[in-house]
Order: sequence, then C-alpha cells, then structure tokens
Amino acid sequence: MSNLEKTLSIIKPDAVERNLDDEIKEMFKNNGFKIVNEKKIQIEKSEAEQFYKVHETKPFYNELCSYLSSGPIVVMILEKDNAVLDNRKLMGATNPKDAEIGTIRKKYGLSIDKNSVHGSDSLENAATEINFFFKD
Ligand code: IDP
Ligand code: MG
Repeated sequence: MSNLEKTLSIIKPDAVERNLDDEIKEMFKNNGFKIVNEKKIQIEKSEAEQFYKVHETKPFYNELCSYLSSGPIVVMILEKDNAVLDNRKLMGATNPKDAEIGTIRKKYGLSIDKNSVHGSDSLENAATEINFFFKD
C-alpha cells in the first residue's frame, strides 16, 4: 500500500555557501524523492525565530536563528512514500559525528549546528512547515 507524503527540507546556509545544493538535491532524487516545489531565499532572523519556535527554550536557540538567517537557504517540498521518515533517515543524526555513512549529514555536515540540512520530524510538523514557507 502506498503512503505518499510531503515533507519540508531546507538546505542550510553552510551547504549553500559551499555550493552543495545541486549535489544534495541529486541525493534526494537518487533516493526516490520528487522535489515538487523549491526556492532559494534568505530569511530574516525574526522568521527563523518563528520557524524554530519549538526550540525557544534551548540554550542554542539564539545562535540557531542567527545561523539560519545568515545566508541563502534552499527550501523544498519533497514527496515520496513515507517521505517524512525516509527524509530523516537520509539526513542522518543531528550531529554529523553520529550520522551513518551514506547520509547527507555524514557526507556534508560540519558540526552539530552547521549540519547542512533540516527536515520535518513528523507529518503534522511537515504540514506546518510547508505552510510556513509555501503559503497558497
Ligand atoms: P534536527 O535538525 O536533527 O531535527 P533538532 O534537535 O530539531 O535537530 O535541532 C534543530 C537544529 O538545531 C539542529 O539541526 C542543529 O542545527 C541545531 N542544534 C541542535 N542541537 C544543538 C546543540 O546542542 N548545539 C548547537 N546547535 C544545535
Ligand atoms: Mg528538528
């Protein structure tokens, strides 16, 4: 039985800055994801604060929001069967040091904060995050 889902992916500033966006997009496509919408943008810090509101009590919140708004990012809607979980698997662990071989963060991540990609962590958050960046 198919379970087609959409999830939100962000190629973060550290990866866009190193011109890795095309390579990372290829990794998604090679793993069965369809990029149904995408845009390269730079967001305001206030928008990053809204996007990462779930983390507002964390000690790294301020740095995290400064970082996400520090340069261009590529925001994408990815679609495939079980897209939410499969994207999390392809991304790898939050800390690239803990990420498995073959994952995006293992291959490209620089550190726990500059870990190259964001991905929605649940179907519910995927819908919220898609709506955040792609209203209409
Ligand atoms: P996730 O991106 O794997 O879902 P979250 O725990 O949701 O990880 O954290 C959101 C983002 O916050 C991470 O991708 C990373 O950029 C940053 N982050 C998480 N933990 C730390 C930390 O301990 N120090 C600095 N930044 C962190
Ligand atoms: Mg998360």
